[in-house]
Amino acid sequence: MKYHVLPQSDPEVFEILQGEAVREAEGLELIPSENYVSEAVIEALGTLMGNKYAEGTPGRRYYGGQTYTDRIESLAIERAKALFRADHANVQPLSGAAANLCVYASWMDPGDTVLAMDLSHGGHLTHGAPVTFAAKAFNFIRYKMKDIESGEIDYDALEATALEARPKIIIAGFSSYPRQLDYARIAGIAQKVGAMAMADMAHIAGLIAGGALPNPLDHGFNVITTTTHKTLRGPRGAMILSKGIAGNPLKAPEKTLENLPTLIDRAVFPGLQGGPHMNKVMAIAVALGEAARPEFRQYATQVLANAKVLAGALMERGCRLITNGTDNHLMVLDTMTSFGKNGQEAQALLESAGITLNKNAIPDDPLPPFKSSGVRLGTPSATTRGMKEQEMIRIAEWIVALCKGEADPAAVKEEVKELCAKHPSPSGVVERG
Ligand code: DSN
Repeated sequence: MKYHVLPQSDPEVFEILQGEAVREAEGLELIPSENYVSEAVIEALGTLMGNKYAEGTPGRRYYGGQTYTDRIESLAIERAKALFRADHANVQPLSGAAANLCVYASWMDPGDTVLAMDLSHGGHLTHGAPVTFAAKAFNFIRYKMKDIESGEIDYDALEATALEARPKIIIAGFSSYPRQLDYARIAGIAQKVGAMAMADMAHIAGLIAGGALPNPLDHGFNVITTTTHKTLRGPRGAMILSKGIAGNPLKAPEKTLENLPTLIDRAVFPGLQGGPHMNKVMAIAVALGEAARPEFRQYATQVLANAKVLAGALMERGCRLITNGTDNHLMVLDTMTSFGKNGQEAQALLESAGITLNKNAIPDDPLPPFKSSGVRLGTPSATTRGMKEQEMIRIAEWIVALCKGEADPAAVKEEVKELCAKHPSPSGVVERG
């Protein structure tokens, strides 16, 4: 992409942008929550739509001048509903954390109970980790895997806990769980105890949109939250999708499942947020348009195929993966058991060779999160660059050789750069115009 004004008007900022562009172009991105957006998404994000305040929803705004904000938000909403077979979509949450908080606020009162996956078993910070504000406002209780070797969730224990604690929300969703969840079973339990079933599908939204993984809304879930920038390959943002039709957000409705769309709209604005970022909403619309194309379905399928091969190649080379593999786009490698290195050490070593991933807790990790006993890695970004099975095997070879101390990071960095040059990122290059 050519930049015509920024290089002259603020060379210091432009130099930082160029540095990040080179880092992204020459390095291998394996953090499973990241991706490369298209130049169309970048163009939409960098527009004057961000000048406009647009509190409210299309057709019901507080300020004037909403002809085009209404059009773009309605387009994003319609595309989101079609892609995820939802009746209602709110595309205004500023991030995944905000989206989750909005759902909690829409449905619960302070002190109410939520049942969610344990963080070290794959859950997410925003599902009530003690360090979050949500954990101060609500009472989070946990479910875990029954068997770490297979990754199966202990659904009987989940049901027993739900029957005893009567949570208001049961959350299915994760940021480091490599297996599939039984959505129908969880939705059934939620129904039995009168809870709302909420899926946080931030990590796998693109894989659901691309038809490679099941959609919780097709299996009895009431609400889905998702970020828009992971496998969905959009700008950093979030959405809340649900069944049911929204009513007038100016009137507080009763807390029933039928009223969820209205409750959610009210929780987003004025409950927890102010004006939505309309340039971001525009970029979400573009990304959703891209995700509806046939090539995105191929992408989603290839992400999973690549992850299977990468996991298999790591295990063949002696690595311990949590749950012994993956059904989705990510895997958690126990670096402590595999190489005697904690996650922090492995992350730093691999980064010195141009391979970026993140340290991650393993189930019931004895080490603190800033060290942790493992790393998390995945295939969304590499697949976006067009890498396939043979590149996954090469990546596994590099990771194992580096972690065993059998390869020189500087030499691998050059090889990584060479491979990346053959698979350019769709985000393009940053050039002076
Ligand atoms: N930070 C994201 C991740 O890496 O999974 C989730 O919010």
